[in-house]
Amino acid sequence: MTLRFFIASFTVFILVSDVAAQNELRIPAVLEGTQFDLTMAPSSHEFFAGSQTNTYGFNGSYLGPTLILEKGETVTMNVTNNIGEPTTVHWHGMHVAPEDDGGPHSVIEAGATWSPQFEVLDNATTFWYHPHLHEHTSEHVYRGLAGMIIVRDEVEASLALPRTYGVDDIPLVIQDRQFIPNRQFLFNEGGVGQQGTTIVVNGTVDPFLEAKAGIVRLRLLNGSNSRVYQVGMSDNSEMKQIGSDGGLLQNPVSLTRIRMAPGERAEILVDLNGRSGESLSLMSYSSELTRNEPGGVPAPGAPPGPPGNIDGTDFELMELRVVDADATSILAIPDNLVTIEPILESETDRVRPIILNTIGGPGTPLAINGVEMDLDIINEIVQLGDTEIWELQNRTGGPHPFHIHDIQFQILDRGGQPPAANEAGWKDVVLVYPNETVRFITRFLDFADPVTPFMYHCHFLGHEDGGMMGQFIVIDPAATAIEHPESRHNGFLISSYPNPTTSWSTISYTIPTRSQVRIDLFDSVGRHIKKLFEGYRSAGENEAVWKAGDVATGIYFIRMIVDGEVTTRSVSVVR
Ligand SMILES: [Cu+2]
Repeated sequence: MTLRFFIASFTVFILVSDVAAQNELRIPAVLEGTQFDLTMAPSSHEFFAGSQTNTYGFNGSYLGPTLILEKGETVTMNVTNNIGEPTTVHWHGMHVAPEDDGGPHSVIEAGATWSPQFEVLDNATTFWYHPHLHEHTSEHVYRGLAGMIIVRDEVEASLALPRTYGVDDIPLVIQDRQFIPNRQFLFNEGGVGQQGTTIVVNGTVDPFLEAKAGIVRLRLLNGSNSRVYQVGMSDNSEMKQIGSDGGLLQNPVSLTRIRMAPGERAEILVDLNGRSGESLSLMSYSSELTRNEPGGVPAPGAPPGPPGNIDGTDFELMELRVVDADATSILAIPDNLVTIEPILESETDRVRPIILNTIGGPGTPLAINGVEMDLDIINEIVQLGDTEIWELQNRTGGPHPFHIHDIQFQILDRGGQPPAANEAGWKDVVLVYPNETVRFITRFLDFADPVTPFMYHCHFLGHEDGGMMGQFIVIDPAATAIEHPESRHNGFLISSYPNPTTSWSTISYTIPTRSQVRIDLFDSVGRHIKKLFEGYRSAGENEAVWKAGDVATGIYFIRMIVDGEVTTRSVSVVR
């Protein structure tokens, strides 16, 4: 009886403390340098005083350290997976080779360590890292696997911006979580993705930040599985957005609202000069989200949601308690930031329609261009160096935040209109509304790989896991000759087309005299797959046709022997 009374009292205490207590915002630890050791493991995290919630974390109980990278450095990531099941870790927004990108093909088995190494090519901005295992991304992120990446460079360093991490340069990983009464996470796969009635920022429930009465820089990341936010200040004061997904904007953009879909980042400056002693709040004015955004005003007739549902309401993300400025405080906002050279439509090599739809009409699974994600299918093939326009057409009833790996893009137009000033910089996520077309332009530079694809997908993690994702490879048509241990180039012209090939493929070659010719196909590790031709051929141009539709997707080598002289070329097969 005493025990029961004690438990009852304790429960009441927790409920009261939810309303009254405020928790100092957690600032994730920092990792810097050129080697980054990250270990994913199950843990438990104290979201609510006295309660432990089962979680996953990187190097800790929930989320992960902030990685601070310098542009131009070559970094090694040692990512150890101790969660007891396979996963991957993707460097969201970064321009890295596909095998370093951490997409669904770069599986880290339970107990294994994955160590990609790459040069930081991106400009100063805010990226993030999170798992990307197909059909498990949503759950792994929800349990706590995510962290922020800050890239620094000389241009950003030369600007008089707040840049003291955790002091006036504040990471904010904004998420929502649904807790069941014993303070464990509720997680249901499916639909748009799990949403919650509790806002969690850097793993802190009901957070406050002590900010000095100068300029404070907030690095906003919507790290939620599916909730869209409408960020603003409680006094409706102007915020200055200085950065979007892929870098700084040309000039600070004044606004009172920033809509943020999952995966998007926005760096904002808040002017707290002269406001010492005041309290104000960073809010989400979700009552203003009326276009079917998850987390916005529910559609008429929608089910009510769980008790305490915050959809379509205005709620606090974080309280700012302003304290006196000191000698280190930045007190002014620069007028100019960086120069962004527009990619011109006249440079376009290809326009690629990307239709956000379903596999077979209303009630069928969401898809892109009518097909669901299949790890064995390459959906789009891009040529290295090309400038492309991707024409995103949403033909579903709800918006989708479209994200593409490898590149940053520039939005050309949204519904035929030029993008808002804060969407006119570099982006890697764009929210596309129903019946809307968003066109972006980009260049595919640096990384070609006919084997490992990059992803594009909806960043509502439920949709992504549900198959609203596709794969593209970047191929380099000018570099089909790959040195092979056995190869000796002897001047015979040999080409294979189309490359990549899907069904039938033609090899063409020129020989100076009538010769004995043998052509064989090997896989990427040198195993003999099949003989393509053997016999005598006449001088001049010859062709051999073979059926690529019989072999799996991947890179292969065609070896041609002409009177004992060996030539090898690569060919990529996409089925
Ligand atoms: Cu979606």
